[in-house]
Parts: sequence; C-alpha cells; structure tokens
Amino acid sequence: MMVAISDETVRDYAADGAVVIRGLFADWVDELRAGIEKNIAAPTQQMATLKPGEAGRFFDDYCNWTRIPEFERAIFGSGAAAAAARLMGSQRVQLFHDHVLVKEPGTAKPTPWHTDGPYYFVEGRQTVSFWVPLDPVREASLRCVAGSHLWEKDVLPTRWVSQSDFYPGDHDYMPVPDPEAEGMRILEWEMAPGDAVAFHYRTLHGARGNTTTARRRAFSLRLVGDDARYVDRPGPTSPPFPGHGMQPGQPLREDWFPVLPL
Ligand SMILES: O=C(O)CCC(=O)C(=O)O
Repeated sequence: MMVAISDETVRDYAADGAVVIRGLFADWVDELRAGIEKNIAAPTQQMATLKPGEAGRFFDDYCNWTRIPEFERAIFGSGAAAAAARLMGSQRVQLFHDHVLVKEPGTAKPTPWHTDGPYYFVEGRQTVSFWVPLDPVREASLRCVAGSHLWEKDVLPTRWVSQSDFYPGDHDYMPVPDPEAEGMRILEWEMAPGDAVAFHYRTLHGARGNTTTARRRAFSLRLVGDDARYVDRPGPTSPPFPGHGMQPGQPLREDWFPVLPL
C-alpha cells in the first residue's frame, strides 16, 4: 500500500521537523516484527542503554539490514522512500541505516532528549528518519520538539547512560535543553503498529519509559536526500562504519548506502 503525502504534511514537516504518517508500514508489521526477533537473538552493535540494576530491558541495535532480509524487504519494498522524497523535496533517497529500539514492559528509563545529526558523519537539509512502532503505543511514543530542526546550533551529543559528552575536547554545541521545563511545543501521537513519525536528523526527540505491561518494539529507518554530504566529527561517530573511506563534502558512497527505488 502506498500512502499519499499531502502538501500540508510536507509543509508541516518543513516547519515542525516532525509529522505522523499513518499506516506507512502497515503492510510490513509482521515482517519487521520477525526481523526484530532475529536481531534480538543475534545482536551486532548493541549499545548500553540502562545502568546496572535499572529495571527492565531497553534493546538497541543498528545497521543490520544486510543480514536481516526482513529489514531489507521492508526498506526496499515499502513506500518509505517515496514518502521520504516528498518530505525532503529530494529527487533521490539514499539509505543511511536501520535502527531497532525495544523497550520491554517495566522499563522506566526515558530515552534522553537528543538529536541524531551530531552523532552521524552526514549533514544536509534533506534528512528524514521514520520511527515505526510495532506495538500500539501511547505512553512510550516518540516525542519531538516542534521547530527544533531549525535551531541555529546543534544540540550536544551525549552518551545515554553516563550522560557524558560523546566527543572529546571543546566543541560548539548547545547544551541539551529540558523541553518540558522550558515550555517547548512537544509533538507526540498515540500510534498503531505500522504508523510512522517522520522526523529530521536535527529534531530534538526522546521518549518516556515503558511502564505498561506490553512490549514497545520500534524500527527506525534513517534516510538522506540530494544535499547530504559526509562531514568529519571530533571523534568516532555512531554508527561508526569503520573503513568507509569518505572525505568531507562527498555524498555517501552508494555501494554502502544504496539509492532506494521510488
Ligand atoms: O525509541 C526510542 O525510545 C527513541 C527513538 C530514537 O531516539 C530514534 O529513533 O532516533
């Protein structure tokens, strides 16, 4: 099923840096759930998300589409690339990476407020991630600060467990704000499996813990458009993609980051 993206949604994405797209992955829920089970059974780059002793389990892994065919089929077969092209105003859409985030029942830990862009070695105006819940979600839905993708400065990237700086040394990032205390407009939606939040790499986002009795499985897909270029960062990025060999100003190499069919 192809989901049409209205002009209003394109305008909202440009202004707010986050929109909900109902049913974008509705035909791919079973496939993505199966892929997530394979991913949990055999993680690759699993990251620490909870301190020892913290309740629950927050599973987080990425860059697995080349070894999990369910992910590859959903990425290449869904209408996500066409939706991304519309939202970004881009002729071409390149796959950056897939990301799985599962909060098991009773995981009180919130996902800290952050923007993804500063962790990445790519910059551009034309970026989009789709955050796709595979369970009905309300409490632990994605939360995005409207308009934050237009802030002048990037938000300081931190390590999720220690909250220490992600890059060594001095850099010119703005401190992580506290959107609730600062009265910012927070966008969040009650969502069905297969709905998607589309959000910009510079959009400040986070999520509450999952204190319900149901799992909160999410698949996140990171895409880039025509103007995305490789940039150097002050240290190893996340994901790191060792041996990528790209130089500042180059588009992402297409053999690792394929152009998706529209
Ligand atoms: O699923 C979450 O709790 C956070 C998701 C997120 O940060 C992302 O998809 O970039």
